[in-house]
Amino acid sequence: MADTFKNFIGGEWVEPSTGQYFENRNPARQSDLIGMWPRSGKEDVDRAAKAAKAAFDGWRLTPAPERGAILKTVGDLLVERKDDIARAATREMGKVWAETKGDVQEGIDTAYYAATYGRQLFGRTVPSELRSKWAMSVRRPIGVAGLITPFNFPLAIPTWKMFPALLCGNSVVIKPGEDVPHTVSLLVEILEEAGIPKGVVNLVHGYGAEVGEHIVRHPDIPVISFTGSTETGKTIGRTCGEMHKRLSLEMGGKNAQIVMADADMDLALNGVLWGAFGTTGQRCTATSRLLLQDEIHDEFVERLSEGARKLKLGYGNDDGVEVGPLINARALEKVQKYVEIGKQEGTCVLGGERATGDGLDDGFFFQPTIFTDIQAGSRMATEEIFGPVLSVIRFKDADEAFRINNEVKYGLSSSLYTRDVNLSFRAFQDLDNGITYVNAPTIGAEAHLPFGGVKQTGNGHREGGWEVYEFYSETKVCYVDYSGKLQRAQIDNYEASPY
Ligand code: UN1
Repeated sequence: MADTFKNFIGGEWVEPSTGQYFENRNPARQSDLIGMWPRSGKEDVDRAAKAAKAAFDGWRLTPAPERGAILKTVGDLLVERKDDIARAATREMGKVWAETKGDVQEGIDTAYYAATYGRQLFGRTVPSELRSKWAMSVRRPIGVAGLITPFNFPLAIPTWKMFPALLCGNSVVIKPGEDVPHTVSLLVEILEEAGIPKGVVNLVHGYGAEVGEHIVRHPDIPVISFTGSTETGKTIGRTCGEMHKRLSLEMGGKNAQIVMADADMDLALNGVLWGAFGTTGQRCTATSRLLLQDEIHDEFVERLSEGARKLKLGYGNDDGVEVGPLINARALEKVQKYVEIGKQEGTCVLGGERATGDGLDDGFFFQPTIFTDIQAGSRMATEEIFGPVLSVIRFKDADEAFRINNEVKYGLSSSLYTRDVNLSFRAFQDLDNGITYVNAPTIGAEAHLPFGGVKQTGNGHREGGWEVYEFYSETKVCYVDYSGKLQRAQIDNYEASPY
């Protein structure tokens, strides 16, 4: 019998109101059933929202440094359990253990950063235009935050959303990706152990249409943060617009690595191997376009194919494995569909098939795949695939490369390999992305800097760093007039008062 897991509502581990559960299986070994998780429904969301609302007052009145101290303990427990959580995350998500350890580390960094923020939730003190009047701003929490997270960073992304929300004094209802429920269950156990008060953190497992949608529509959840597809984000955006909710969206990407002829080729090669095939291409920041300057195109493609062919596929908890499986059958189908499109739009120089044999048959493995002769503007050059598929596009000069980079609806990250310092600064100025790397791949953002993209990748907010604290709090401006008389701003300081 597989283990059965529960929701966490109002400080208790509880069964779902539906009495239903879904299976969580290892994407590298489908025969490996990890456990059964609650397939919750609207009633569970209602209970979680009620518990979170009831806990909000106590939590918002807890001094921010004290909230930070709890998050410091959470960070310490994550450090202690880093290896075990990473093993569990690899088992359900598929990426290799070194990567899930990085994923947990990102959560640790986020916890410690949040802990220090407890002592620096700064407001501003500004001189008033009137005499004997005081003016300042402070940050206030908003209420219950509804957090909906994806499968690809099963630990880090929940922490990016949860820790700053909590530090600011909000209570939380979280629904993790249904492919990776175990990692967040382990995280919530840690929050409980670290002393988070009852009801401040609530975990409701289940599917988007059965849980996520009710979170988004719930009248007592005024803040929503979502990471996932641009299509779902658009629907969430519509509802949040109608309901006047504060919303942060992190969605698709079609990130390009641009390699100029003057670049360090070995460096650029290692960069794209990691950027395109790390996490099996399942990062919003994954490199899915490689832009090569004419002079180096052929040699670079040859060396890249050689390198990608050698990548060892397998179960990410096994030694020596470099690339894990795709997350599920749907993802595999999507990648296969794009490979067909790629064959029409370009030339497949590597891969293109489901990877089989040698322990791979029971998982959703796909060969690292490279297409050349892809034209800017084509589907392979503009649509997000979220798999180990790389489209190679040629260019003549930097102007053309920058134009191609910007010719997609997304704008998350970009990368430029060059030795030309002037061109690097032009890239910062002209590439339409939220993050631009020079001589580093499109992946690898750090927890203490703002993370997010422009255009249809996001909606103007950032996760991570200092900016996310503004998302999870409202500015309150406070004035004190200690003159003892009525003073009219904009009037009395310009005209003699009639009063
Ligand atoms: C994502 O793919 O949704 O920069 C997040 C990176 C990671 C985060 C990726 N630190 O690749």
